[in-house]
Amino acid sequence: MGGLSTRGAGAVLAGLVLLGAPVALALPRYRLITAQQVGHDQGDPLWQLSRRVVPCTTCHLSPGGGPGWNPFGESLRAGFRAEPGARFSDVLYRVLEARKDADSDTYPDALEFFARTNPGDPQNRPDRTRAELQAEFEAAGGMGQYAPKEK
Ligand SMILES: [Ca+2]
Repeated sequence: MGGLSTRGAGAVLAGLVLLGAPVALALPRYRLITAQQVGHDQGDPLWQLSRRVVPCTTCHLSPGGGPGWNPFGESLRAGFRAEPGARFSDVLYRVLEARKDADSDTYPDALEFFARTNPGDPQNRPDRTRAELQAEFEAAGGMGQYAPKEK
């Protein structure tokens, strides 16, 4: 009896996982594209499961995403408004290429991605000087390393 209910619960759980997985993977599409485009998918085979790799708060106010964007998210939204129908990866590239500092913490958005800090949160900023970071960024390939990889 106990075994049966355990199996039943297991089947329900498996069903929920099967039903939920495509939704969970489909929703953060922009997150996945961003991680690959800025190289944050490197070095951790389980990066897609890590909430530290391009978290929703890179663009959204809420840790769960959804409506409500931080200054960097608003930059991307402005990019989409300027180029209706553009691919996300192209909009992201153009926003980063503009060398703007969405959250006004003195570090351009591209350098924040390079340092893996949040370009939309002024409280979260690189621990190196901007000049040091800029030199490392250029040595690593500059904006070329953030070219769209989306097919
Ligand atoms: Ca920041």
